[in-house]
Amino acid sequence: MSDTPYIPPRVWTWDKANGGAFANINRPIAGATHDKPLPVGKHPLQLYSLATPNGQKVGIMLEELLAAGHMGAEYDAWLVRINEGDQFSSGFVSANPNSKIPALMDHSVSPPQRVFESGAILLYLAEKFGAFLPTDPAKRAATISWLFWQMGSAPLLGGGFGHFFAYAPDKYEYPIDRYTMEVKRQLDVLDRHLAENDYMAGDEYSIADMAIWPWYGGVVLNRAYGAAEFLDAASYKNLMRWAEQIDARPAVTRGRIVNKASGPLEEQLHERHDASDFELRTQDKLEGAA
Ligand SMILES: N[C@@H](CCC(=O)N[C@@H](CS)C(=O)NCC(=O)O)C(=O)O
Repeated sequence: MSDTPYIPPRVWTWDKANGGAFANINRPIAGATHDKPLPVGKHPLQLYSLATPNGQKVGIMLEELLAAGHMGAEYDAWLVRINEGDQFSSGFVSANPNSKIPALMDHSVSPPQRVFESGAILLYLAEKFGAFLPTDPAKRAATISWLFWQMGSAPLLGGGFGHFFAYAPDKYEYPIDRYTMEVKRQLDVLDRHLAENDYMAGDEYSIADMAIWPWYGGVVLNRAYGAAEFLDAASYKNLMRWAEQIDARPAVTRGRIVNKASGPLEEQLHERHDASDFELRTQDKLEGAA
């Protein structure tokens, strides 16, 4: 990294990796890099994902649906290793032309329906099963508002703050200051709202909580970027109360480890094909048996 300020050329060209944690997969073009079909399991819903915050949203929703008795939500979850470029296979690109996890294929309809963008997947499943999206118009509007708030806000947390605080090859004060300011503002937005509401949409747990918790719960519970102290997360008391309350839900405990390929082995469930996999097929069990 150079200490001198960057003077942009008239036209940018891609002639080198830009460094940082994702340097080997970043590229300025879309489309597939290799031919490989997606695997398809036995269940109606096929999830292609990784347990990043965006991926966790869908694992949590599917586990909540099953816990609520919606057996049509049975699913196979396949691991997409984004650091190895799995999102650029021809099969994945046909499920999501944007090459980002999570992607869902619904094989219970003909032809199978693809759904991409985590917020769209949550809405699709909520409408399909009539669950976790209130029917009362005011509560429904609140749910959708907070769902879209998350989709618009989290890129500043992940792509802005998280990138420059945790992933960039060097630490620079300007971007860290800029995004810390914005993230603390967002944490305060949530904290003030949760001072007066049990959940994001009021008194009902909904897809808005499932979208926001993996990102903002992850930060205040110190599971993302190691930044809880830096952001003084403990001072957001209402947000912390809500984060811990959601963390204690059994479906959340299961859903957040679906397609998890890092961290403690007992929290890594690379693929999920059956409810018993949470007991029998986490990496501690698989590697212990090998
Ligand atoms: N807005 C998208 C964002 C998805 C996203 O950024 N996914 C990341 C992981 S969290 C990814 O697949 N990155 C791979 C890449 O950038 O090549 C959503 O919510 O689904």
